[in-house]
Amino acid sequence: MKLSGVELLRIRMPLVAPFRTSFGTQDVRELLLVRVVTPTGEGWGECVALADPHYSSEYVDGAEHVMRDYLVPALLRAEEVSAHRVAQILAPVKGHRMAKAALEMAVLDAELRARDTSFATALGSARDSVPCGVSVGIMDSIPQLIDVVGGYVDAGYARIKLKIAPGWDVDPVRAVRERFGDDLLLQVDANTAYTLSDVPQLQRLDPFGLLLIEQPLEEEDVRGHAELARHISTPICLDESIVSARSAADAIALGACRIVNIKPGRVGGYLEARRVHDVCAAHGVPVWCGGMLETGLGRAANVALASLPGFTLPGDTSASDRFYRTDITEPFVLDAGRLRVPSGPGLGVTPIPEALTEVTTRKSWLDS
Ligand code: OSB
Ligand code: MG
Repeated sequence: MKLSGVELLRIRMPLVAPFRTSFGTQDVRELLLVRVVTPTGEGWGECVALADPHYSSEYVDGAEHVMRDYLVPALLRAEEVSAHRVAQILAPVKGHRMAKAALEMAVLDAELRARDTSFATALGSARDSVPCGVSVGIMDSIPQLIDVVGGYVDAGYARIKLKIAPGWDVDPVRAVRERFGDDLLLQVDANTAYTLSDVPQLQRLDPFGLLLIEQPLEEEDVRGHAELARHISTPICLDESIVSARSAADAIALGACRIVNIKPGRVGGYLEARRVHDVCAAHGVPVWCGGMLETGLGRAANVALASLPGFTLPGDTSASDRFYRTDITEPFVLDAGRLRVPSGPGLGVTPIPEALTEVTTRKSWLDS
């Protein structure tokens, strides 16, 4: 198909509570949405880039800029656009995977809606609901953390992930274990906050039976993770370092990780995310679906991805109300710790016009 045009929407959604990680605190989600229009309909994409380049080099203003000046014009020039061709059409632009992923997601949505096929079916779903975990930010105190975790446990979440950083690691983990017991599925995420000189401190996490420690060292330090793995018993899971199926294969071959967090935006799209899944499955490496404070659009696609057979650990696919009081789509609601995989065409959800208008701060239309 040939695209008729692309709309870029900037939206701003307040978070229900501040979300603090080792790289900063978010109070509000600044987001970039994409709507592609084709002769037969439309499709929606969500760009996961954050407001600031502190998790990854991409950030929302940069993503909008590269879309407007490079990526969207390339798609509008192409005579034959399909989701499977998007990466190839955009390949002359280096990097910018989150921006490319959002465009591919929108094209895939448009294509699947036209074919009356769901994301889940197209990606190779193996189940109609997925168990959900929740990512818990760094708190001001241990009692506050215990309160917040208790709320999520009561809500039914199947797994808790604690954000950690030097000064907020062993004590919170010990407190959560003591309060909620050894059966709680518990993991931690450092977002690159440690170095190899922290081996003694990271070894102190070994006794707590964590499922995994996510991305303790910096993004490019794959070999460092392999070295760290020789000194700690907690399995290492990579997030930031995994930017493609090839980088996943390399990290596994080097012994840098035993588990992989798959975020479609970080690897350039849902199709590459599927390939990361396949590479990991071929190596017997469990994967789980990460999150980037998505709206219902990205959440719908993530839940579909998380229903693939290799996703054997609960992901950061929490309910809409984990981050937002009002979602822009029908909300995802937890049911016995699980979310239902949307089965309608494409994403299976669409923005509610009034809810979208409420949070939209800027729109631009691009056509040839
Ligand atoms: O490292 O997984 C991460 C949010 C923003 C950026 C990076 C990360 C996260 C989370 C939240 O942990 C996951 C979610 O959306 O639930
Ligand atoms: Mg992470």
